[in-house]
Amino acid sequence: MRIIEQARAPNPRRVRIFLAEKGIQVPFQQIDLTQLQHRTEDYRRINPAAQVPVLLLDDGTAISESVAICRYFEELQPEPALFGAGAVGRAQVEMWNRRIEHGVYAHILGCFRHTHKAMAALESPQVPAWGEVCRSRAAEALKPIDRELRDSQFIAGSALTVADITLLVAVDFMKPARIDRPAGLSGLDRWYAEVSARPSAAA
Ligand SMILES: N[C@@H](CCC(=O)N[C@@H](CS)C(=O)NCC(=O)O)C(=O)O
Repeated sequence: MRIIEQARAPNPRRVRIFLAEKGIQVPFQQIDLTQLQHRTEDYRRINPAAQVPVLLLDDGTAISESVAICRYFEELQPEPALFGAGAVGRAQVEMWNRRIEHGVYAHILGCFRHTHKAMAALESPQVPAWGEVCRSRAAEALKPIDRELRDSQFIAGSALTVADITLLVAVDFMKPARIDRPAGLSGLDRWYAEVSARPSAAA
């Protein structure tokens, strides 16, 4: 088993943090996205979307999509339960993870991909005006997240879950995307300080 990734990229980091929280070690194989090593025919046979990360099992099965990879490891090792516990708990984790992926993270990635010169080769055409729309939507989207985190230790309740991991990676990726974190988000700031201090955040 191995995970194909690029260490600097945000989606592979979601999987690395997840594995660190579980205490699971998996070998990693690095590929270079700037050299378009993920757009070869061989790589597209593994992942037709031409993206990282991909989990390659020993029998040749390839699992792409960060959340699908995380779910695989949750099945192998259920504790700690990072996808929630019980019908309501699991649904709430799914709800928050999707809200964050589609409502926050996607805007941050959109801003980065459409405004950063390092993305010119991968995101063609780059549409800077769309990147600027994403920049303001990302900042706005953090406000309801902040409100939730004023009352809740983690985004989906009292335990860290995959939804917190998605949010941490999204918030950290605001830096390369050059999106300012709005001032006065005390719930988000408190949560960020706590989650960033966990050893897994360095993964
Ligand atoms: N939904 C996918 C997204 C994966 C993704 O977008 N990966 C980026 C790196 S963070 C990538 O491989 N980009 C390659 C490209 O844009 O050509 C997941 O969660 O794994």
